[in-house]
Amino acid sequence: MAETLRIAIQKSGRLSEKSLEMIKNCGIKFGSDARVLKEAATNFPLEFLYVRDDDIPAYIRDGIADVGIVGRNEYDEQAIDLTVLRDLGFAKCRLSIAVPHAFPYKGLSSLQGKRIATSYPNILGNILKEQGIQASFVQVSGSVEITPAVGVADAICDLVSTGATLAMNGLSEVESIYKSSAVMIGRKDMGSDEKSQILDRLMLRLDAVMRASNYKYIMFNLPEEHLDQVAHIIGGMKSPTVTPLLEKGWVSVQTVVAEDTFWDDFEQLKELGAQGILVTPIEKMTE
Ligand code: PRT
Ligand code: ZN
Repeated sequence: MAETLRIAIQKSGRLSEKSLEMIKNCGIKFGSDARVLKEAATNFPLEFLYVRDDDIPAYIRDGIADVGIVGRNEYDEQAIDLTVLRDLGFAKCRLSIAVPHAFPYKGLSSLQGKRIATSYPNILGNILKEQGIQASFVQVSGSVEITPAVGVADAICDLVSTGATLAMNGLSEVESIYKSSAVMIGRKDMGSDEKSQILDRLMLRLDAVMRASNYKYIMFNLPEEHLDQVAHIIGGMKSPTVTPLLEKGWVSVQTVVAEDTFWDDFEQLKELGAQGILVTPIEKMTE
C-alpha cells in the first residue's frame, strides 16, 4: 500500500480552524469533519487525526502521527524530543506573570518563596531557575486566573492574548516571560524515504502559502517621470511590470509589496502621484 503522512490537528479549540485552513490553502481536499477521529485527504497522501492538543507531541513520539500542529507552549512544556518544522505564525500569545493589584511586584525576584498557579511548571520553572528564584507551583489545568482570589496562590503564570481575562479577574500582567505561536512539529526521523518525500511536498506548499500571506499584489497608474523614485521605494523586489498607458506620460505599474511595509509604501506612492491603486491578496507565491 502507498505510504501516507499522518498529521495530528487539534479537534476543537483555538488552533483547529486556522490549522485546517492552512492545509486547505495548500490545495489539499478533505472533509474537515470534526465529528470523526480521522479522515484521509482525497488528492494528497495525507491522513488527519483530530485529537486534544495536549496529546499531539506524545502521539508523534509514539508514531501514531508523523507531524502535528500545536502551540509552541505545549511543545516546550512537554519537552518531548521532536523537531519544530515551521513556525506557522497564528495563535500568537504570551506566557505572563500576573498578580493581584495589591502585590508589590518589582521583578521576578518578588516571586521568591511565593505560590504560583500555572499549567506551565516546566517553562516557568526553567526561567526561575536561571534567575536563582525558588517558588512553589500550584499546578492547575484550567481557570488559573481565579486562584489568587480564592487564596490558593499569590501569583499566576498563564497564557495571555488580549489581557481581558486577567483584567476581569482583578489581576495585573506584570511580566511576559515567553512568547508562543502555532508550530508544525514532527518526528526527527520519518522512518521511510517515501514519507519524508510527502513531508517535503507538504512543506513546499505550506511555505508558498505562508509567503503569499506576507505579501500583497498592487497595481497603479503613475506619471512616467516618477518611475525611478517608485522603483526605489518598492526596491528589493524583482523589477515591477511597467506598461505604457494610452495617455501620454503615464504608465501602469504592477508589483508585489511586503505586508509589513505596505502602508508606508502606499503613502509614498500617493505622494509621487500614483492613482487608482488596486491591492489584492496573493494566494500562493514561490521563490
Ligand atoms: O481541548 P484541547 O486540550 O485540545 O484545547 P485547550 O483548551 O488545551 O487549548 P486551547 O484551544 O484553549 O488553546 C490552544 C493553544 O492556543 C494554546 O496552547 C496556545 O498556544 C494558543 N493560545 C493563543 C491560547 C490563547 N491564545 C489564549 N488566550 N491558549 C489559551 N488562551 C487562554 C488563556 O489560558 C486564558 O485563559 O485565554 C485566556 C486569556 O485570553 P485573553 O485574550 O483574555 O488574554
Ligand atoms: Zn489542551
